[in-house]
This record gives sequence, C-alpha cells and structure tokens, in this order.
Amino acid sequence: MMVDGAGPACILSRMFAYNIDHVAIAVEDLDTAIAEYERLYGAVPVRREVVTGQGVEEAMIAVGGSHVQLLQPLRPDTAVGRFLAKHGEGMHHIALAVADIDAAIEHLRREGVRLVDPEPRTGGNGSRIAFVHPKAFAGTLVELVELPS
Ligand code: KFV
Ligand code: CO
Repeated sequence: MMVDGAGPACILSRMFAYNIDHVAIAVEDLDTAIAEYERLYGAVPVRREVVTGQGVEEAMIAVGGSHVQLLQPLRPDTAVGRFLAKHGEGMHHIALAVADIDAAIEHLRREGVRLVDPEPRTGGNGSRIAFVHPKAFAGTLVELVELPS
C-alpha cells in the first residue's frame, strides 16, 4: 500500500511506523564517541542511560525529530558486543516509532516475518521495544519503538 508523505493515514494506522525514532551506531567507547560526535557535528546527548536488559549503555543525540543512538556494550557476550567483535564499529539498527507495538508485532507475525522479540521488552526511557531479525529484510536489524505516552 502506498501512503502519500507522512500524512494522517500513516499516523492513524496502529501498525505502521510514523517516524524514524533513532538510527543506532555501535561504538567501543561511549565517552570517546560522544566527544567525537560533538567535535564533528556540534551535537550533544539529550539522554544517557544504561539499559541492563539489552546489555548496553546508550546516548541519545537529538537530530530534528529523530535521534542518533550511540551504543556501547556492557559486556562482550551481548548483542552489541558480538556485533563489534564481528563487524567493528558501525551502523547497528534503525528504530521505527509505532503507535501500537502489540498491533505492529501481530501484523508482522501474520506476515510470517522473523522476529527476534515476539513480545515487547523494555528499552530506553521506559519505551516498549521489539526487534525484527536482520534476515527479514535486506540484512538490516529493525527495532520497533512504542514511546511512553
Ligand atoms: N545488523 C545486521 N546484521 C546483523 C546484526 C545487525 N545489527 N547483528 C547480527 N547480524 C547478522 C550477523 O552478521 C549474522 O549474519 C546473523 O545476523 C546472526 O548473527 O550472515 P550471517 O553471518 O549469518 P550472530 O549470530 O553473529 O549474532 P547474535 O547477536 O547471536 O544474533 C543476532 C541478533 C540480531 C538476533 C541479536 O543481535 C539480537 O538479538 N539483537 C536484538 C537486540 C539488540 O540488538 N539489542 C541492542 C540494542 S538495545 C537498544 O537499541 C535500546 C535499548 N533502545 O532503547 O533503543
Ligand atoms: Co535502539
């Protein structure tokens, strides 16, 4: 289905993304990455948080209505730790904001999409998140985010 622009049809649908919430970049050292991002782009984090359940410390840098999320693993035996060991620093995932994550997951399940998280988990800032496996589309890890109201 085609939807013109990011108009009301997009926003009102319970299962479709209405914004890119963040683009995540895996880094070895968060302090170094934050300083380098500020030096290059003059942008500083609006929030920094340890998300224990995901094994990361994240820094959110606001860019327009979206964010760049810098991610440092808490340990090597985590999703981001394994990614760094295999690929080195770089783009890790894209996060799509959805109004109703349960509806979005149900939609993807019905479409037979390979999900990492069949149920939402807790992300940064009290958000509800769920990951779609990178093998589902073009080798790109996708995170669905339902922001707290
Ligand atoms: N992007 C693209 N491909 C990836 C990938 C990534 N980020 N991570 C892994 N892969 C590929 C990898 O290269 C391999 O492909 C396959 O997926 C299995 O990876 O062609 P290949 O070589 O078979 P494994 O086995 O090396 O990695 P593993 O970590 O065991 O599993 C991958 C996956 C996607 C299931 C795992 O990374 C995962 O559960 N990710 C979801 C959780 C996560 O990434 N959490 C960190 C972010 S937390 C966050 O963003 C928060 C808290 N927040 O609020 O926004
Ligand atoms: Co994320």
